[in-house]
Amino acid sequence: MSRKPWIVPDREITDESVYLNRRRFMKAVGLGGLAAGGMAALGRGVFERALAEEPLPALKAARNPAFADAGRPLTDPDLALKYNNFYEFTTVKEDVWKVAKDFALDPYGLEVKGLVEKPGTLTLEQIEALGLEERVYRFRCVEAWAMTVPWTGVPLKAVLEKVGVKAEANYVWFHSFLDKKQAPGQRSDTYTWPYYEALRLDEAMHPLTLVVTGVYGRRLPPQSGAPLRIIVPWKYGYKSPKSVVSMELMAEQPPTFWNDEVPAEYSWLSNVDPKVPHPRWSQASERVLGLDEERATLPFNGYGDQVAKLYAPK
Ligand SMILES: Nc1nc2c(c(=O)[nH]1)N[C@H]1C(S)=C(S)[C@@H](COP(=O)(O)O)O[C@H]1N2
Ligand SMILES: [Mo]
Repeated sequence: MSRKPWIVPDREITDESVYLNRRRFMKAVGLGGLAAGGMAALGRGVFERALAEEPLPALKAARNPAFADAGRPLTDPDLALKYNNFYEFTTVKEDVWKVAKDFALDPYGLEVKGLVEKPGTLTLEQIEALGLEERVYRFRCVEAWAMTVPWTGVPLKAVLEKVGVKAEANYVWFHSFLDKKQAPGQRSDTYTWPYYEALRLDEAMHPLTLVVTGVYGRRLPPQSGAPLRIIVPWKYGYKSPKSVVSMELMAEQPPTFWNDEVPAEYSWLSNVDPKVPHPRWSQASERVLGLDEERATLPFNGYGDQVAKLYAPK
């Protein structure tokens, strides 16, 4: 039977009743830590099925109990890891995982430069040593689809504190990899490669902003932005750059990829906002991968209690 990979009958997605019952049970007996472990195990079990051909190395990290419940069931990795935006490989979302299958950046290091006390290149090990944890976040693409995913990573704040941010720095500019041999999309000049994104320093230092090296309890697969990406859960997906190789601390606001391409459609800040429609579609609701019905889009993707203050009029 053939079907679109992102449309699956409800019974095949992450077993919500098991998940919810376990969570209720754990709440009742007050074992938040154990609940986190149990759900991580469930996520990993499903992941084995998604990438059974070539499982990636496990990436062990305790689930942060403050981010164990995103208010929605985890998206089945069969959906989350096979429906991607990664234009360096292909613009066909269902094919990214196939086209990117053999992609690797090896050796890998994250270059940190610009207005920092200690410029240089950090290894994955150095970054992960800053305190790897797992967090379940909602994720919202500007195209109005959404998923709920357990990321493994380190707060970007910890990385910035390690390198020491100079007082003049106001922004962080990220660059993704450039490798035409590995990335067919980069052989065309439709877009300006490599991909670049940016955050204000207060956004970068916000405790929700993560440097991510794993998903579903394993190292990031190529299609998810291996070996390291940024995740900013209150902004549209394109503000979460994949396969990032450098980070520059700057005084002036740097340009960003989609804002440069189509400024009328993609703002520089791009906070999730149900009230501001995209010129070509509404942002009031979203299609959650694996769920049948649309869900209301929440301001700041539901993280407003934590981030709205960043944007309050001064
Ligand atoms: N380097 C790079 N990063 C990128 C993109 C991209 O094309 N290239 N697409 C963005 C968009 S539009 C989204 S929605 C998310 C998708 O992440 P996912 O495939 O892991 O769901 O990655 C973002 N980061
Ligand atoms: Mo997106």
